[in-house]
Amino acid sequence: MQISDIHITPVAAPDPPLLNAAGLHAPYALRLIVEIVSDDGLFGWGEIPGGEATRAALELAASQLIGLDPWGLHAIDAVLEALAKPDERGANPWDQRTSVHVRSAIEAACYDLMGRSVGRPVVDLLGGAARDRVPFSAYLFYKYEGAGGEFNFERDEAATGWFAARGEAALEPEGVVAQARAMIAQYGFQSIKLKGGVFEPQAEVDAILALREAFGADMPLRLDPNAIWRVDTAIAAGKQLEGALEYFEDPVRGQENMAAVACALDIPLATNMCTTSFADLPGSVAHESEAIILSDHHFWGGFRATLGLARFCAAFGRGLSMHSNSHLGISLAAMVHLAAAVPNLTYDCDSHYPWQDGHDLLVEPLPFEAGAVTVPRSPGLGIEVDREKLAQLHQRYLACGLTERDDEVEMQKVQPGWTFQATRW
Ligand code: GKR
Ligand code: MG
Repeated sequence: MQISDIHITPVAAPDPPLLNAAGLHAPYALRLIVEIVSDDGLFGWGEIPGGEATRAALELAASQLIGLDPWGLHAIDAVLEALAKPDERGANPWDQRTSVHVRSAIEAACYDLMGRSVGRPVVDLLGGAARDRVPFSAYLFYKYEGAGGEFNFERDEAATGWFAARGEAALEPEGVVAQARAMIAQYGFQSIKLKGGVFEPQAEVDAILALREAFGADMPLRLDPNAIWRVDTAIAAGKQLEGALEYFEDPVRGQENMAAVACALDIPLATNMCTTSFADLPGSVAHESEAIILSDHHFWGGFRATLGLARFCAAFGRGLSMHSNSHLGISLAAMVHLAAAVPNLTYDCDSHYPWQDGHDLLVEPLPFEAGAVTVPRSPGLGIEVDREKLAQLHQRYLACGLTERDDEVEMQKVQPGWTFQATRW
């Protein structure tokens, strides 16, 4: 079997104005959809965060892979390695390295293709299912007024459920609790994460304490200020949250600061910001910077790399969970197959998917039941892409004018003069 063609389609998915430490989500989340076609007429899909820099790197990589065997992943790795330029994660909550994105997109599409060619689900090619259902947590966000994309303000006025929790109302702990109740009523999640780093730390601590009061001690809770707090702020906040948090995600920036907070608190720390690559693992061991690593195949360079990370976590006593950015159904399917194949996945995974509010490019989106997604057993990723919807999302990309994610610029549109600060409180 040979790779005969690779199609790369940038798409823009409607995204609500979610707040985070770096600013505000734009009305559209940018994604890149990759389809690898083989000489025997089969195809496989991959999805990664979008942006023109990543698209250029992906186009270059694709041009070098034609004629290779999609089963020959080491040979493909060698080509991608030779093309990779040095790049950095950056200070934003999300990872900006194009090289890991490219590897992940190509590898996921090859696995989908391989699975389709032998009639087996991707999870089987990754060693088999350690679980049949992958549990996710409710992912709460403080939210600006408005809904995503062309649905903007007018739709938001009629919004119900978690979409309605916004602005000043959401700043109150009751607004956060209302958002959690609405999201859980629809999806059945059995754990809750609050994206923090947006308001004064005490407001976010109070929101967690209100969630604890509302849902009781059996509901696991997480808070993620995306590394925007100082060490003293994180320790003072954490002292109030001991006994209430399942884990405290990236309260501060950098492995040494994380280690200082970890030493002072009786709460496990988790990260998708300070230990995010294999090059970071020696530092993680030296500093004991976190107890839990949040994997992400888009950022660790694919499924096999994440399985390697899982072995590190098992050997060095780290817990393992899964991070998410705004994404569509191809990424969700990939996350589900991978999470099912990781024996030591010790926590419910993150997913932004509910915030896409049904806007997807699949014929049949994967359903959540009791907060979990059942691992598809049909060949490959077990999904069918609706090519018409893909074309529509591509048209939105062409029309929306966004080319890179920039939450600071979006925030400045509603709060002129606002600037991102790597450490704010
Ligand atoms: O999408 O606003 C967001 C999140 O803040 C995202 O960018 C982060 O990467 O969800 C992420 C996290 O857990 O840090
Ligand atoms: Mg995080």
